Amino acid sequence: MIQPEWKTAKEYEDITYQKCNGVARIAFNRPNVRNAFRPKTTKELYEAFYDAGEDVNIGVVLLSAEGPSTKDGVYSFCSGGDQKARGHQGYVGDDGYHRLNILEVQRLIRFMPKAVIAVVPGWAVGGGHSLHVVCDLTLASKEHAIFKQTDADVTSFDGGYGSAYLAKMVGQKRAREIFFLGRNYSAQEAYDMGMVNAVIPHDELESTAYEWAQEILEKSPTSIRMLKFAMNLTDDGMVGQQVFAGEATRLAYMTDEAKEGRDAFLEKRKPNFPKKWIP
Ligand code: S0N
Repeated sequence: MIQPEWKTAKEYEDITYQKCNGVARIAFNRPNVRNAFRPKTTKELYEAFYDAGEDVNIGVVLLSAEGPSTKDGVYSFCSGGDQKARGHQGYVGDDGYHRLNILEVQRLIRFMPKAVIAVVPGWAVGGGHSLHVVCDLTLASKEHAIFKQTDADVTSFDGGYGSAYLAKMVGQKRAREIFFLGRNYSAQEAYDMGMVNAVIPHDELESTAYEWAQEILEKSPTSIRMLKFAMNLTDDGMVGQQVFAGEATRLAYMTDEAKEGRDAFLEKRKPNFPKKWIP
């Protein structure tokens, strides 16, 4: 078992944010409320994910959780939106405004050109369940992970990736069961349904996630980003096409044709593109 030497990337109140050897670890840090997120949490998550996305030395991001709860020793990944921060119009930030900014975090995870692994040590519930769905891979604690969808119990439902994309992952019948009945599912049951990649003994969960990340880091970065966006494309409509096409443009910029196009404009002349009509 590898024990990474995590270095704090930035201090936050609701999350921890660390980096080590090409891997960023972003972890919920409100274990006494089962790692529920409030607007402050989502703001911090957004900032950390953005930083990890921009950092050229980071190739894989782990979304994990601190714990267990000091009150009762229970492990959680995330229990979704903090119901105590919920006013009559939605989740309320310190400034009194209502926001749905967890969806911005979901989009960052989805459109980040790097693999994001959900590391689930305990409860993954409501919006916390949706976050694991939107991550590229999920590793779950054999002993403590429990997957559950309570959105329909509290009228705070994710009609995007959390449900519709989940249905693509586990099938329509299973997804409807998960949402309509709101039952608990073990790591093994979640694995059997196809929404978890591996069931890991609890004590090895974090080190295994780090090892998976190191394996991914050995691959070609361009291949990882193109494959992630290719697999996203069919479910993301025109935005999926935009993201994938953006990568195609990035690759095109590296050609002699692109250099000639730019130089011709700057030199105020007609471009003389290399005439290679590659089959
Ligand atoms: C996680 C559950 C199943 C754990 O049960 P357990 O182990 O029996 O613990 P509890 O005693 O219930 O909880 C321990 C302490 O933690 C507090 N707590 C737990 N979860 C939350 C929470 N989500 N918000 C606030 N506090 C929470 C408990 O209150 C308790 O505290 P004390 O010790 O002080 O009593 C169980 O806890 C549970 O079911 N939790 C609620 C899960 C839930 O319903 N979450 C919300 C679901 N909806 C969303 O997440 C939507 C998210 C969202 O933001 C969104 C997404 C897409 C589109 C829009 C939105 C949007 O913004 O609205």
